[in-house]
Amino acid sequence: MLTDTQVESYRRDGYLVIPRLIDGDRLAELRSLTDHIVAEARGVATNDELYDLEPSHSAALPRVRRLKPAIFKRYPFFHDLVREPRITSILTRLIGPAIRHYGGKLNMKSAGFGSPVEWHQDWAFYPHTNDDVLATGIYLDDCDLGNGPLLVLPGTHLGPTYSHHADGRFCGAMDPQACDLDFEKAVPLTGPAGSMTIHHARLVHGSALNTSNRPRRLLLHEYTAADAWPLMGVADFEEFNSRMVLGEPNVEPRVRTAPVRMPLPAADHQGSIYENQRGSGRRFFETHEQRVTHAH
Ligand SMILES: O=C(O)CCC(=O)C(=O)O
Repeated sequence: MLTDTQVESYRRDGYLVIPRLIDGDRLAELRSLTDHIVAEARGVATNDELYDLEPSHSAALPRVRRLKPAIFKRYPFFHDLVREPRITSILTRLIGPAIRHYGGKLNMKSAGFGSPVEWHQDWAFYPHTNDDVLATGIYLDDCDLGNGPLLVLPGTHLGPTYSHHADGRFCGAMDPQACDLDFEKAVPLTGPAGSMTIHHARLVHGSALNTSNRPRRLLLHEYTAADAWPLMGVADFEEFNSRMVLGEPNVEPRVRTAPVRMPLPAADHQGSIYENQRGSGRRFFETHEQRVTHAH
């Protein structure tokens, strides 16, 4: 459970880190199942429902950038981890007793070339009727400054929702030049394997290229209060309710003012944040390709 001080700090800064929340056999299984799924990308040629591949991926040399939300439906282990009481009991202090799983992914950030994620707010991707919306991240590997920790800008969850558009289309990335934020103030969320980060959906965050020789895998779960309804609508009511993790579903959205921008028209490159951000044409973090070019 969280202490009152941790809850206050989340409300003020928009993030928390819980060291070693997942441990022992559970962590070992998380790591070995992930290795197995990545090995199965051998033979996969293009991005699909499960795999988001690094630009340098080939069938002979599989390089997975991200495992997409299909993991939660295909693998009982991942389905169950979303509902793990150690996690959900913490979340009740932050977003209340009735909670729905929105989505998630497993970002690999592989040793030596794992892609950066440009500055963004999750809220720009999935605005809701109220902002009791957050994401947790479980580190599969020890994470320090060297292997691309999540970087957050404290307090930005209380500020504006920034434009994530380029050339009139949603692109999933902010323009760091066009906002009044001091990115030097970013806080790295580090911790040993099994540690869990929590960030508010409106918090500005991103992460740099992994230039170390160690992987930095991060399993992200997105959760909402059950009465936060997605402004983009509910395509399948039964499926929507199947994602309840605690408490009862309802048909009474709670509406609370929070600045929103709709992610429309949709990104040129749909599929995942990495694909969306290809359309932004602007970069804060160095890419692997730039690094290789500069080295020559
Ligand atoms: O993997 C990371 O470092 C950041 C991920 C993230 O913010 C996202 O995928 O929305």
